[in-house]
Amino acid sequence: MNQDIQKSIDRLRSGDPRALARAISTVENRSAGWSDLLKALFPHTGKARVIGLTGAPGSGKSTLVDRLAKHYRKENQTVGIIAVDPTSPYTGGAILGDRIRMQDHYSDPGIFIRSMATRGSLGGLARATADAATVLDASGRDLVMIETVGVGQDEVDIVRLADVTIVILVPGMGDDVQTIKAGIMEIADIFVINKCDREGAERVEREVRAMQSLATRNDCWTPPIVKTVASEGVGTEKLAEAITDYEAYLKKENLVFKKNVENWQERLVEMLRDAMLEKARARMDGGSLERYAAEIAEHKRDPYSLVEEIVRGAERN
Ligand SMILES: Nc1nc2c(ncn2[C@@H]2O[C@H](COP(=O)(O)OP(=O)(O)O)[C@@H](O)[C@H]2O)c(=O)[nH]1
Ligand SMILES: [Mg+2]
Repeated sequence: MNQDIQKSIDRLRSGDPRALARAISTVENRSAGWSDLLKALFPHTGKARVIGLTGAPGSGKSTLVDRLAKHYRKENQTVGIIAVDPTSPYTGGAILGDRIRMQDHYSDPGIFIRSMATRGSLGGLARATADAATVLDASGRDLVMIETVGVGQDEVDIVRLADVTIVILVPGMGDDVQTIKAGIMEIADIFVINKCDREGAERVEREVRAMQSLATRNDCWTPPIVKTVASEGVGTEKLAEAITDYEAYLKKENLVFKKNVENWQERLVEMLRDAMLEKARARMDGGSLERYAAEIAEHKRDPYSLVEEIVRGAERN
């Protein structure tokens, strides 16, 4: 193995936050050596508990993540946080709100926070987030939390690969429970109703219960509903308990491996799609996609033969 990579892995695994930040940048930006780094890190992965948290903007995800992180730190567990929020204004790659919390945690090297910059397609973002989680896992963090805005299917893909997925709802969303249901409700292993200091928590709970009565999950787990007031730290312990309960259930039912296989199946498809697309793109110079599109629009060429041609070419490479 390349000596530079070995050195950075040693530093990474010693818990050095700067080495961690550098390694995440390398895989995020696909800078030189990114794939060798990931290959070398892979044997060290699979130990962290990966927790995904999703919910509407402003539902209290960051506040909750912050509370959970502090809870786990009290148990002497090390924490890595990845915040993916395309709706938040980014400043130099960091979410404004989260930057304050970053400083808050700065004195504690046991908490590492990273915001993922949104660039390119969301598919690319899902890939970058998964790779960042891999680096955090390999670095020896006990827990990795991924915060993402639950707005659409692409975003859902990001948290779906977590071991435990938490969906955060808030009172006063009215019919929103129904509208986000399609993509998000079914991926929840645990529901949180945050902002329970506000009116209407019971109504949200009733709606979730009603929805749950309509569908059963493959793993037969009924996602619990945990009520929190994240800004006051109310319900953090209960949530941590619910996470542990679900993990214990997966173990008891021998579902850990099965879930892992399912996740890898999804991720492999994504990785293959990315790699194939990259190969196809590499075959076309910058202007050709636009040129092809124009030719198709003018009916000078059919898109079906073109795609076949490009795919055949990509295979030859
Ligand atoms: N009233 C109330 N406000 C909360 C609660 N949890 C978070 N907040 C506030 O809601 C706002 C958005 O929280 P944030 O964690 O940034 O939400 P995110 O966009 O989902 O990450 C902040 O001003 C928080 O202080 C809660 O339980 N009750
Ligand atoms: Mg946030």
